[in-house]
Order: sequence, then C-alpha cells, then structure tokens
Amino acid sequence: MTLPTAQPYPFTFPPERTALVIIDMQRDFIEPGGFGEALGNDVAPLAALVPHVRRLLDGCRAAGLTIIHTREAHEPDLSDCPPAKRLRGASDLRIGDTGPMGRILVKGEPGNAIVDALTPLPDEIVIDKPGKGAFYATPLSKILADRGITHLLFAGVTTEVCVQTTMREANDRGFECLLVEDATESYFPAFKQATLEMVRAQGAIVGWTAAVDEVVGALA
Ligand code: C5J
Repeated sequence: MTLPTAQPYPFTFPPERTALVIIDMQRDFIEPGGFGEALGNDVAPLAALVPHVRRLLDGCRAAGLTIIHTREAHEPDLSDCPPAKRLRGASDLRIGDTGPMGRILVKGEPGNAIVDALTPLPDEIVIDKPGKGAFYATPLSKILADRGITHLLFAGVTTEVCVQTTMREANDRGFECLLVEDATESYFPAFKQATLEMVRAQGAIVGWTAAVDEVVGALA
C-alpha cells in the first residue's frame, strides 16, 4: 500500500506489518485541570484534535492494523519518576500532586485515562510509559517484534515531545515511521510545524508525514 502524496516522497507500508501508535491522548493533557494545563498551556487545541484521531483510529481498526495506545503514567509511589522530571514546571501542581482529576500523571487516576472518544478496545495494546519516549522502560520493543511489525503510523500529543521522541526512538530501531500530520497537536503551533519539517527533512531522516484522509483513504 502506498501513500503517493506523503512527504518528502511516497510512503509504502504493508498493513499486516503496520501498527498505529496513538501517543498520550490522556485527560491529563487534553482537559482542563491536568498536567498540560498545570504547565501553563491552553489545552483547547488538543481537545479539538480528538475527532481527527478518532477518524484515523476508525480507519485503522477497520483495516485490521495493530493498534497501540500509550499513556504517560507513573507508579503511585513515583519510584519511576526521576526527581529532575518532577521538579520541572509549576511548583504548586507537580507530577504526583492532587489536581482536579486526581493525582497528576499517576496510573489509575481519572486524569491519567485516555479520553472517552478514544478508549482502547479490549484487544488493543496499552503501554504505560514513565518517559517521553514509548520505548524507554516499557515492553514495546518486544511487543512489536513478536507481531512482526516493521512500519509505524504515529498520532497523538504532543507533537514535539512524546510523539517526536517515540518516533525518533523507533527510527533508530529500524522501523519505517510516518507521522499523521492532522492527527497530532502541540500547545505551540510553531513547534508542531518545526517537528513536521524536521522529521521529513534530508530525505525522511526520521520518517514521513501524511494527512488522515490520505491514510484512511488508502486503507479503505
Ligand atoms: C508532555 C507528552 N508534553 N505526552 N508529554 O509532557 O508529550
């Protein structure tokens, strides 16, 4: 299967060896009262992204792709949260502190859940990750190897942090990666734009980009 208008040049992928990886579409980043807002961000652009990710998810589910969801999530005792990470950002509402949706970025808390519209199905994979990248300190590498996955489509938030970090980790591990442009969002429009450009620069140095419609249209 080929996406002819992918940038910087057409992207070819075998659906049976391709996974959709949806990064951190969690209430903590998307809804008021979570980690994203605690860091001083306007969360509205991320909320507006949800229907676009849902359209991509529906298309990939219908085509039978492997679906992987990630959550940035720490143990309740914060043993997997380096002090350096916890101490960044707002001093009154840090990772582990109690916010309006429970303890910020802590496993099992209401704010740590994936937003309702994108709730994983029982047969889909959910990876809890303590870092920005989804390969660090998680079973993701083994899960992909066990399934023979070679190609990854990326969506989610935020483009320049957890999405880009994971995509770079995947690229270094030999996966062919594509970032779905209108299924990812940042609190900073310029950072999203810069990420799209740096991913596909120098002949797809990190990977390709394409739109939801193109991916879903090809899979239909
Ligand atoms: C951030 C993420 N931005 N999911 N996390 O801290 O991108």
